[in-house]
Amino acid sequence: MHTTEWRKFLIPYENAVEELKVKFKSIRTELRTIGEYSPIEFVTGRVKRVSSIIEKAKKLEVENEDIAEKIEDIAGIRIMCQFVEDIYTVVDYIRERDGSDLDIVYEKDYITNYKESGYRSYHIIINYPIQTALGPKVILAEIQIRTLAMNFWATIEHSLKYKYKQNIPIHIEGRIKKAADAAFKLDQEMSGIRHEIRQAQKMFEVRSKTISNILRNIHALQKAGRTKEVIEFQAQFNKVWENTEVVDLKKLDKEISNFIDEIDGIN
Ligand code: 0O2
Ligand code: 0O2
Repeated sequence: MHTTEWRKFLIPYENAVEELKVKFKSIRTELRTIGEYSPIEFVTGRVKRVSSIIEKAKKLEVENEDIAEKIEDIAGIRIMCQFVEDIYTVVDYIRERDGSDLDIVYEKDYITNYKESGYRSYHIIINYPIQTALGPKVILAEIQIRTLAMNFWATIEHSLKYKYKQNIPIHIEGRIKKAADAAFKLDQEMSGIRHEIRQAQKMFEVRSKTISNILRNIHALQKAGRTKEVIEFQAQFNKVWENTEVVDLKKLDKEISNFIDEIDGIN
């Protein structure tokens, strides 16, 4: 193919990368806007360089006319996550979209089955429909989903491979493999912290909901003219609200609620 032919050939891939980037970035924006945790940290995308496509076609013994069908990562999207667990949330999200705006061709779990090099990521190959000036077209695209640590490792290893043109010296290769294991250990450590952060966030939520409830009920009692009880409950609240333990707050909340039920029953 000549330069102009390549340019024409790559247009739908460029459009697909742009569209997919917008779609995954907007998930992150949407979740953050409503105050929810986003499993997507950031998204990048690229169209494979012509020289890399030619190299890969040669390596895989693919004829020119079969490139679109046989080379799956001409359009590539990369989704970075904070935690390994987030990868599977993103995978589920893509599976839910299977059959709507994209079709999953197959998946490769290089996290459970990491590569000989030490490479870890989750790959999903999709068929993606795209509108071109010459009508609709379906192209193949690869979505790579990985943690920040996996991305850090892969970025450096990729540049080393490029530098050494695949022939990385044995002693460096060994250290890269060690670094891959270290990156995975880092992910595991972070997963442990993630669980604790989630628990702390939940505790904080319970505490603030209980406090709102107590204050709302004390206010209701005040409106009902129960001054004696209001002073009593307020004093109890002042005593327990600073405690880090939520149990005393919950006890007081229940006591006030029961009292309100009681007087509601009498009235
Ligand atoms: P924001 O609001 O800065 O996050 P384009 O701008 O469309 O031409 P693209 O793909 O968006 O191209 O840009 P690129 O250079 O591929 O980077 C994609 C996004 O990932 C950029 O954000 C980068 O800031 C972000 N990014 C790159 N590396 C890191 C990183 O290590 N950590 C974090 N958190 N983000 C990173 P945006 O899209 O410009 O928007
Ligand atoms: P680019 O454009 O430089 O990103 P193979 O060629 O056999 O390794 P295959 O079977 O065609 O690969 O697809 P695979 O391995 O599922 O995915 C290929 C892409 O995954 C690569 O693109 C990389 O982006 C990434 N990848 C796979 N293995 C490794 C690895 O050991 N190290 C790093 N850093 N990345 C890897 P390309 O071809 O490098 O293209």
